[in-house]
Amino acid sequence: MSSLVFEEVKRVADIFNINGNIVDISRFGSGHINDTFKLVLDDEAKGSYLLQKINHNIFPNVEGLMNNIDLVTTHLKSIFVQEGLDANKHTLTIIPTKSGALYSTDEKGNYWRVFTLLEGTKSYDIVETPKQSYSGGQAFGKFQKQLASLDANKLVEILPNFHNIDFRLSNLKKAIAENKANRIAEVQDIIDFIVEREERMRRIIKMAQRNELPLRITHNDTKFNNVLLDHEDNVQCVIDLDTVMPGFIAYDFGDAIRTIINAAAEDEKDLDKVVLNTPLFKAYAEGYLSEAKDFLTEKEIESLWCGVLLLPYMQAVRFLTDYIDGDLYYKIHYPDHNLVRTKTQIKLVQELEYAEEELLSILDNALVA
Ligand code: GN1
Ligand code: MG
Repeated sequence: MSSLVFEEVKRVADIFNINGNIVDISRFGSGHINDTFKLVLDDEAKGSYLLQKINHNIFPNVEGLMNNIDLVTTHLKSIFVQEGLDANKHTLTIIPTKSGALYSTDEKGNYWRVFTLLEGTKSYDIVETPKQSYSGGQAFGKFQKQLASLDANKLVEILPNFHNIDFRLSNLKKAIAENKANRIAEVQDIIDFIVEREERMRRIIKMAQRNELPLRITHNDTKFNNVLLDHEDNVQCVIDLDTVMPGFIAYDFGDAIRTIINAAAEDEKDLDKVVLNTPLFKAYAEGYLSEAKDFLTEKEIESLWCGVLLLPYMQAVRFLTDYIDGDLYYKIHYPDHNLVRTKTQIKLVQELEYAEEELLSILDNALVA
């Protein structure tokens, strides 16, 4: 990091109520949206912090977003305390500014916030063992269960229609019609694949329209790397709470499976490597249902599989839309990064379709495990 960036970040960090002198700053994590920096203090015993520049183009209502996170973490902490656990180890902790605000702005109009860094934890972009996968399932199942006692009306719907497939498909169609970056010709076969499946992918919204699915508070970004595990791969903490808002549980289940079941990275170029790791699916389903089975309705259980097919499909629609638009939303690291990401998700949908029967029976067995 250049000394200029160091000085800029340090100046922002000094606005927050950090208990010590910052001696090192480095980039942190693999998120596609916000910029994250790790702040190291002169005294190791005081721990480290994460400073984030919130992507204000994507999250216009930072006030609402930070209030949501404050409400959710306060609620979760009170439950962990009742359980006799160290709440600060199991939830994110917001560090306010020296004047007590949840975030700060700078002269360039950027929005910043600070969390404590949970030491000794790990996150995985690719899941390696059934134990990790089981823990991830427990983490998100418990997260949904704990938030069932928080009044959903208190939360702002921070990104409306986030997992609404009709909304995502209409954005894709708009992008196709505009063809801003002149990239349509090369992606026509992918567009055809998507269009062929449109109706099938509307099963969750149709169930919702029939009032068959309760609206709950969900995480909405349950990529596996949004769970921190401890050194023995037990659950420690669910992170990235930017999109916590009312939603359907199948979206969280499907988004987690999307990242767990893929034996390769989200941007793997060699599609032969994008194959299903079925034991990890079984482990996640068992971990998730061990926490969630008791509060889910029959219809919600029925919707889980629809979520598994829908989320990689929707992610393909989103990556493809951004590729066609000329890469305006997701951070990219090379020119056709969004196209590579799209193809990976399409391959995943194909693999899931082939394995449907086998995976459904694993899911059934996990319910009675
Ligand atoms: C984005 O925060 P991050 O980079 O993990 C995106 C998710 C996508 C994900 C795909 C607000 O998440 O919805 O599933 O990339 N977040 C937002 O990797 O759009
Ligand atoms: Mg996120």
